[in-house]
Amino acid sequence: MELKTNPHIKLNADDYLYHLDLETSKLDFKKEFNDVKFVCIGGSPTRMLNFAKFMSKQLTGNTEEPRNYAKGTDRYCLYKAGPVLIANHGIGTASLSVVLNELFKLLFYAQCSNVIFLRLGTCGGIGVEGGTVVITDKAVNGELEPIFSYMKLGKRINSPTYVDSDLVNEIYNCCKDNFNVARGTTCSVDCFYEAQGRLDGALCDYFENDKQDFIKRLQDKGVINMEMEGLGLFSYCHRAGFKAAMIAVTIVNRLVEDVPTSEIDVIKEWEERPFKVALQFIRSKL
Ligand code: R2B
Repeated sequence: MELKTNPHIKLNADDYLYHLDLETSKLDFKKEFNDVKFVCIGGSPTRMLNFAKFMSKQLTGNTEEPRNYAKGTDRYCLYKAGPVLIANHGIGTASLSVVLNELFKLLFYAQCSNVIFLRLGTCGGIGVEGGTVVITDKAVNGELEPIFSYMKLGKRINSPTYVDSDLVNEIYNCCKDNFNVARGTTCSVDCFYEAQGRLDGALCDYFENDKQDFIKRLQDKGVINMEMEGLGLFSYCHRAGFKAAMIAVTIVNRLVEDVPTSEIDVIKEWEERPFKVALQFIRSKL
């Protein structure tokens, strides 16, 4: 048997998932991961460790320190809580693409089926207050087009993005009464500063009115948040045949300011909101 999306990858191959430091010859992927039904990813390794602890406790009652399957490397972390696989993806689509390729292969070698990917992230809100949980129902690039652009064999590929509206509605409906959630368009770009129209990067040659024009164009297109991985998530998961959704909490309202709050306790509580939404959704599916 071969991987549907890559005929070079065979089920019984010896393979080394380099950035996760996992080898098919040293770990029985099927035994460890065959029951996985959800893959939850987020940027920071510490946040995803906290999510792994939270999910273990909630789903299995286990309060022990979760096993990091990727402990041989500091590129990414990888945990499992019941049927939920948990990893971090770093910042930006380049970093995300590496871990997604290796997670897709892991799921293939483990012979998993009907797996849903959830990105639990942070983002900047456009006209929504800090702490709002945004569920993406459309993803656009920095030119406000629903297209993910990537390089293959020296050529630029422009691939339309696809967001599963049934999945968005399912997630929204199961948490809308308990959380401050919103559905809307996400603008996904490769840079935290200039591409998001911030005035506080080290590099900036435009002015407040240019920023306001940009924000106005975002709002006219229905954009309610900005971040750096959504387009890649939807494109890669769609190509690999997985459903995916993005649940990201706003850590700043960009209509008011550029810099996220420095109050650690506030950020920590906000960051836990996507965890709770994900738990509620996952519970509703089990
Ligand atoms: C949101 O927050 C990170 C940048 O601070 C990035 O991963 C993103 O999309």
